[in-house]
Amino acid sequence: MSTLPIIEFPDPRLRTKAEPVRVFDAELKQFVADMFETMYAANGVGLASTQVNVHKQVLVADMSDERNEPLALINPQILEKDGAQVYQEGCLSFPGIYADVTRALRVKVKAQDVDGNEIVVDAEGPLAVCIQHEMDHLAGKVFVDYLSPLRRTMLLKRLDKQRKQAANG
Ligand code: GNR
Ligand code: NI
Repeated sequence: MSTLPIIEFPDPRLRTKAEPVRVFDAELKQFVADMFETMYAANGVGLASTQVNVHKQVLVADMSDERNEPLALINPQILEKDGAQVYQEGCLSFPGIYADVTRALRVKVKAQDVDGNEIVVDAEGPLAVCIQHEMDHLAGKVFVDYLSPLRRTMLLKRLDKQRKQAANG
């Protein structure tokens, strides 16, 4: 197992659209294990393969406080969504930046597990937010894309400022 480097905005590779997974082999299982290790090490609740510069439709999530409810979704597709919720989102590719985003309250997602078996997940609330956030990454989309131009500019300036401060110790 190993942790993988997470790419950060404005890396253009975050805009890559992920390809479907066709082969469910030992290499895929190793990659999914590395995604979990990377997500847990970074204290994230989710991670999309896009963020580790692998452009396959793979996402992992764990919304539990105990960090013991791993969920891996391969080739996820939204079957149904309804309602709306506002949730303050963060992203490992935008360290230290948080913003309210409006998304569906509930999603029904069809996906495959690491063995290629079809699974259907009915998610609501924070898990639904996380799945939508990760599926966006797989489509080359990031959470600041939902903000008004003014708010986005403000947050990206803040990201820049934080990085400069970090660089100057
Ligand atoms: O760790 C994460 N926290 C989070 C909080 C609110 C909404 C979405 C997320 S996902 C994020 C990890 C990440 O960047 N996944 O792509
Ligand atoms: Ni993210």
